[in-house]
Amino acid sequence: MKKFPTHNKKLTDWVNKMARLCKPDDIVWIDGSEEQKKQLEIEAISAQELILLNQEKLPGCVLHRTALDDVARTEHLTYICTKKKRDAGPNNNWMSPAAAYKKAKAIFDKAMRGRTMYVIPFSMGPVGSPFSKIGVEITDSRYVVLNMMIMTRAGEAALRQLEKQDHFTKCLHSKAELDINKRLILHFPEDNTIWSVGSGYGGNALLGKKCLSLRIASFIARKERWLAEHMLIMGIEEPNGHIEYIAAAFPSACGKTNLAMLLPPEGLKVKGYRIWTVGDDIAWMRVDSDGTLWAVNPEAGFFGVAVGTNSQANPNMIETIKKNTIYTNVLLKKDGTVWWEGADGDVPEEGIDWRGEPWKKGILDAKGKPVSAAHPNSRFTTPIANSPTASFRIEQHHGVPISAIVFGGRRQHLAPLVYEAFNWQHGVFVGATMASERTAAQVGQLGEVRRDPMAMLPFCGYNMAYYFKHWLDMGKRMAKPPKIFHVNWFRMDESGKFLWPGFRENLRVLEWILDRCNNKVDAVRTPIGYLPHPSDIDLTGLDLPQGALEKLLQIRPKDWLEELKGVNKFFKEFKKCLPKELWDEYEKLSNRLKVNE
Ligand code: GTP
Ligand code: SPV
Ligand code: MN
Repeated sequence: MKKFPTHNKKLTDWVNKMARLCKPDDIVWIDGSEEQKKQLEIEAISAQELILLNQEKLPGCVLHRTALDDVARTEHLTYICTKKKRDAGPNNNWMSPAAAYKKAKAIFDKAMRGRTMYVIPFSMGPVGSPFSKIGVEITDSRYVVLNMMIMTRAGEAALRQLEKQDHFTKCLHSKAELDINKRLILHFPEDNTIWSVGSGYGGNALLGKKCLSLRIASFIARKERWLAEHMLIMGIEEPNGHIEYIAAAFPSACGKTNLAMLLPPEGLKVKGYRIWTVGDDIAWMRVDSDGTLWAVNPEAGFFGVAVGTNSQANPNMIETIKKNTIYTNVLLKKDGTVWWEGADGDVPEEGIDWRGEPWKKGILDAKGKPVSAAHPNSRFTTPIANSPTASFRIEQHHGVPISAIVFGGRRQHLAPLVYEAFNWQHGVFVGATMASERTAAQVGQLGEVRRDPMAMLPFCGYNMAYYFKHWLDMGKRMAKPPKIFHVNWFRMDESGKFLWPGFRENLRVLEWILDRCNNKVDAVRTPIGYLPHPSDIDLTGLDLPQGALEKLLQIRPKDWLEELKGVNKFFKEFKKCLPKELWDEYEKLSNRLKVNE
C-alpha cells in the first residue's frame, strides 16, 4: 500500500500536522481490505491487545479487555468547545476552543511514540448518499481500527468520496497512557473537529459513533435542517407485505438494540409479522419533498450490550454474534468461547473474568458480593449484515419513511406502558421531558433518575434549548409529521418485579402504535396523552397476571405533578432560551392534571 494514497491537500496537510504533534513511528492508511484487517488482527493478538477465540465455534471472533477504569463513556470528561459558552448550553460541559486545544495538545504531544498511527477514512451512511458524512479518524489503537471497520464504511471508497467533496470531520484519537486523569473527549463543532485522548472505550474512542454521528452531526443538522438522533430504526412487515418504519429513542442501555431486532412472540405468530432492522442506535432523519420524514442509519455495525443477551431475549442477536465479532470485557471460558451474566447455558465453572483475573462460579469479593464475570457494560461489535433481520434498505441512499417516533425510558413507577402525544408540539414536550434511571453505559450512580430529553442529553452537540426549537420547526415543515409516542417497558409492581415481560412481547405495543398511525383504533384521552383501551392491546398467548395491564396503564396525577417539579427545574436551566411552546405545554399539562387530581 502506498504511503499517502491521496492527493487531497487538506487531508495530507492535516495528517502531517497531527503526526508532527503525536510523533508516531509509522503511518498506515486503512484501505478497508480483508487482508489488512487480518494483518491488524495478527499484530493485535501478538501485542496482547486481542485474544483469538475458538475459531471453530466462533469464527473470526476476538476478545478485548479494556483498562479497569475505561469501561464506559466518561461524560464528565466530554466537552463541547464552542467560542461562546451559551452555544454549548447548560446540557454540556464547555471549554473554549483555545483552552481545549492547548490542554489536549499537551497530552497528545509525542503520545504515539513507539506506535503506529492509523489513518481511517470512513463514511457515516452509505458511501455517496447525499445524506452521508465523511470523517477521517487518526488513532494509535488497533482495537479502534478494527471496530471502525465494522461500525462504519471504512477505507478506499470513503477516501475517494472525500476527494470528490473535499470536506470531512477531522477526528484525532490516541490512547496515550489510558490515564483517566489525562482523558478528554473534545468536540469543536465550529471546526468540524473531534479530539479524544486517554481512553480506548467505544463511545469515547470510536469517533464516528457518538462524537461524529450525534454531537457534531446534531450541530450540522440544525444548520442544514435535519435531525441527528439517538434512535433505532426498524421496519414492521405486516402479513400483506407492507412495511411500516418507526424510529425510537431510549437512553443508553434501555432497550434500543433489543427492540430493533425483535422476533415476534409466539402468541402473535399467526399474525405473520416480520421485523427488519435498519439501525439500533443512531438515526439521521430529514424531510423529503413528499413532506414526510425519512431516515438513514449512519452506522454499519452494532456496538451492543452483552450482559443480558441470550436466545430468549434476543435470538436474532445470538445468531448475529456467532462470527466476525469483537467481544469486549466479557468472561473467557476454558474452551476459548465467551460468557456473560444472562448468557445462554449454565454458569461456567471457571474462566478468566473481564479484568483478566481467574474466576470461579460463586466467587465472592472481599465484601462478600459476587464477582462479575463480565462488566455490566460489556459489549460486542458486529456487522449489521450478520443479522438475520438486516433490512434490505440499509444500503439505499434514500433511507426509509418514518410513520411513528417513539420515546422511552426506565421508570419504575411513573410512566405507563404506552401513550400517544396529542400532536407534534406536545410530542416534542414529551421528548423534552423524558427521564430515565441511570444504567451502566455511563460512569455514575446507577438507578438515579436523570432527565434525558430525547435520550440526547449526553449527545446533543449544542444548547438543547435551540435543539427543542429545531424540533418544533421540523414539525412545521412536514405535511404529515409522524405521530409521537412514549413507552416504558420497565414499570414495576410493589415487590419490585417488572409488570411487563418486555422484549419480544413489546411487539404488542408496537402493534397498537401502528394501529393508531393508521387510524384503526381510538384511544382514551387522559391528562398526559392518549392511552390504549386495554382491549386494544392484543394479549393472545401472553400469560399476564390479572389486573397487570390495568396497572401498566394507570396514571396517578399526583405523581405527575411531582414529576413536573423536576421538569420545571430542568426547563429553568435554559433561562430565556427555552422555546415558549414548551412552557405552554407545561402549563397545559399542569392544568389538566390539577383538574383530574
Ligand atoms: P445502548 O447500546 O447503550 O444505546 O443501549 P440500548 O438502548 O441499545 O439497550 P439494549 O437493547 O442493549 O438493552 C439494554 C438492557 O436493557 C439489557 O440488559 C436488556 O436486557 C434490557 N432490556 C432491553 N429490552 C428490555 C425490555 O423490554 N424489558 C426489560 N425488562 N429489559 C429490557
Ligand atoms: C451508548 O452508551 O449509548 C452506546 C454505547 O450506544 S457507546 O458507543 O459507548 O456510546
Ligand atoms: Mn447508544
